[in-house]
Amino acid sequence: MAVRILVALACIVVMLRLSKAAVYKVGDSAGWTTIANVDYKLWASTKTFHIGDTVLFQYNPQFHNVMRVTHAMYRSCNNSNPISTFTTGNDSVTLTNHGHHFFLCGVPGHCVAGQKLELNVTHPVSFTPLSDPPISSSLSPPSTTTIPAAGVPGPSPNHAASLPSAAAAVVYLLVFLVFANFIS
Ligand SMILES: [Cu+2]
Repeated sequence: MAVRILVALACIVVMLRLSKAAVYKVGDSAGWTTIANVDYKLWASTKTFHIGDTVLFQYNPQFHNVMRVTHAMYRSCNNSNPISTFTTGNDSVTLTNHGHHFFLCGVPGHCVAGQKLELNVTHPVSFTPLSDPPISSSLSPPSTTTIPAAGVPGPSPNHAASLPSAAAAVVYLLVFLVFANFIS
């Protein structure tokens, strides 16, 4: 019985760790500003962003704002047609897709002065070969071969071997086994 409880506790710890998305305050203590000459490129380069993470822009809304823009607009500091605009001074942006995300301050002169942020939401470590052959069960990493066919949603082929989905599946399996043990 003690072993079962330990296994259950271990599962809970794993689940908490998996579900814990990070929150990154842009510019750290300096925040989103032109005053401190923050190198936002450098700031972003020290982080590893994942889907579900949040970036928090904190600034004085009297002087700044946040615009999410395209790469071209980011490069040219063009604020004429942002994808979205944030103006509260305490703006959280949750990263929901992979790839590069571009932000700038839309107040004239600020982007040119360096108040712009590019960050890259990286793909999780993939076990699939780069040559992209058809996905088959033989290519799955060992951790996913233990997943029962029923009860676990099939991941999309492009992300079949991505680390989070595989890890989540393993957790689902562990939880299932624990519950199966408890009710037996
Ligand atoms: Cu500004």
